[in-house]
Amino acid sequence: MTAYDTNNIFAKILRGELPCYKVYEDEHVFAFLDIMPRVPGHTLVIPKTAARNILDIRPDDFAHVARGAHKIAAAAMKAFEADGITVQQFNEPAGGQVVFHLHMHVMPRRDGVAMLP
Ligand code: D5M
Repeated sequence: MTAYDTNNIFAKILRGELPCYKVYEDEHVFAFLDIMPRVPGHTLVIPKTAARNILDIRPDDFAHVARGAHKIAAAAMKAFEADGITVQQFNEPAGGQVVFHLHMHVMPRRDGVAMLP
């Protein structure tokens, strides 16, 4: 597997070198709106630790990301009056990953409303 690249887009967002719409932050994780939302409220949750993906992160650090996604899911249900939530996470190009800093997608869903591809 390729090594973590400290100049990936999300590392730059974490360092404040690129703008984002911040949704949540704590000691371990950072969450912001996806720039290409598949649904309104599409949020990305990332660890503050440098990790390329699930194959490159300690279980305890991944647990922090899961905890963050859990918190954002509950908040997004309320904020977007959603009927459900889709949580997705991609790893390596073969697994659909495009940005190589681990992230979880949290997407509030409405009955009868399809996600954009
Ligand atoms: O997809 C990466 C996701 O990251 C995709 O939904 C677009 C999003 N993205 C890319 N650049 C940005 C910036 N600058 N801000 C916010 N969101 C961004 P994946 O296939 O999960 O790797």
